[in-house]
Amino acid sequence: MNIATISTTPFTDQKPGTSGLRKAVTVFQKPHYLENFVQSIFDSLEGSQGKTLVLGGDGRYYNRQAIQTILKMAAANGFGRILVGRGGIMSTPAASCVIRKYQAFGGIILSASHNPGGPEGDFGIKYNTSNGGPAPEKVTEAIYACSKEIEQYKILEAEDIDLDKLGEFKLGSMAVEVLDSVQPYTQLMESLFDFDRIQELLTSRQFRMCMDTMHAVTGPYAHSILEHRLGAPAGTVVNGTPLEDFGGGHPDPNLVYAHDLVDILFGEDAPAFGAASDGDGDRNMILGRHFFVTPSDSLAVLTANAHLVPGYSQGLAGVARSMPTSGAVDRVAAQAGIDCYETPTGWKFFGNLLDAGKATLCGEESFGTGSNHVREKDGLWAVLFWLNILAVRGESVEQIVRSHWQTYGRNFYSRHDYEEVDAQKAGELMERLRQMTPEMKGKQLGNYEVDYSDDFSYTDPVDGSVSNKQGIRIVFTDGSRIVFRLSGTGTKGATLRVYLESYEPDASKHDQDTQKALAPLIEIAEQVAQIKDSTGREQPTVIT
Ligand code: VG1
Ligand code: CO
Repeated sequence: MNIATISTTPFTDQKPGTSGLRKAVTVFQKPHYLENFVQSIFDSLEGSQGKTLVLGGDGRYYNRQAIQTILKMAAANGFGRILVGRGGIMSTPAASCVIRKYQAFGGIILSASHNPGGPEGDFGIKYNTSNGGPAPEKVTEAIYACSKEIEQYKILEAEDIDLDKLGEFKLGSMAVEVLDSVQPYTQLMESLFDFDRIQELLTSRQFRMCMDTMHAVTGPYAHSILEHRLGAPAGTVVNGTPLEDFGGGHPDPNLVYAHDLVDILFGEDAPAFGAASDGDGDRNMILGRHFFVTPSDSLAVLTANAHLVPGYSQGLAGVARSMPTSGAVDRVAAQAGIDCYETPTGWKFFGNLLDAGKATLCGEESFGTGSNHVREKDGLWAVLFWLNILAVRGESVEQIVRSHWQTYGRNFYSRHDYEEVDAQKAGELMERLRQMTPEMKGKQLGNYEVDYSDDFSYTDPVDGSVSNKQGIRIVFTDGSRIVFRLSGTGTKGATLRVYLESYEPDASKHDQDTQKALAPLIEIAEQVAQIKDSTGREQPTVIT
């Protein structure tokens, strides 16, 4: 067995963002770039000798090469066993499921999620800990610290493994098992949902659905579960074969990038239910016939209907949402008498709450929903949850959401993204807002009075760790809000996100168009932050 020790020098830009390290493929292809980061992960770990690591990715360009490199580095760094997805494929939620099921030490997931792929696209890598969840900040900071001091990395000199053949192989003294993660994932779903009732629904003549997996990683899982196991007609899953460049699209399930699905659901003779998932399978979009469910509402509806689903019928310990996510779920939690936690953006902040049994369901406005079944958000899980509710209630998606609003009121909600803007100017905009926050209280803006304004700071209720500067909030006395944040997942320039929310208890006003309902807040956001001036943009790039 020949282990090579290669000399290297640090890169200065290997600080993980909201969800791992994301860069253009061309950056990852620089000599030693990937290796430096992987060695930094290994260097930051304690007690990994002889342990099991899970490895897989969303199948994007560079996935296979990176997996071969990481396998050889893991062998050289003393891991005992690696569980790798067939073809190098494992969705983010499936990787979380496999880490937990096999009690692995941790996992490496290769994905840039919803960012485009291909030689000109993005690549990404993130480390998950033994609970199956994204590494918390103290771990990512340790990795970053190692990346700034790295001098060498270790790699086994060996032939590539055949990733397409299931079974056990040896790489030096390390065992490699190539497995099909669809199977353990399906078993987990079966333990949570009423598959018999969902099957009845999916095979009934009155019901039709369409799931767009956007040429990304969820395809094999959705084919297997929806079509093969649950009997939905062939063709229910579209764009179901993972492609290295996602067919040239943004694998981002929202109204803009999943427009093919939107056209189907808003067209004539539309199916009753539509869903889409993202590059690495952790996001979901839910549509009814001629109806869009905002992710914030989806979390609230799942919470209010969880008692109808076998895996959650015992009751929920609590719920959690990221700060910019609308407060719709808060109202459900309040009525149910359960705790509701507000965390910074990014799934890693839910990990402690889930591990401690404080929260059962979690969600983000960015099309992410999940539960304590794994430690990642889970796109297909959300689809099955909705199908289970539809099967039991026998109502349409629109009826279910409208009656939800009747009970709890409606939180009008939208996010405006200004993508790839000048990073310096975006930073200055945020700094200006930060300076303004102390004097905002009591100010009259349009018809609104500011209740408070701050830069969100979070103290983890389990381990006491503090995360500062998580987004500027301007909260008005009637509960309406504007939030400003810079994205931590983009790879070009900066992306400014403006989150807008207003609450409407009066059911006779629930029919308004969202952008119209939020127009006064949109105007205030411009007035306060001078967005057009700072970004040079008249309009947001993406409105969700
Ligand atoms: C975005 C979303 C955030 C999500 C993150 C990762 O982060 O806003 O809610 O957790 O992407 O999602 P940011 O920093 O760009 O706003 V995924 O599907 O990329 O793993
Ligand atoms: Co994702």
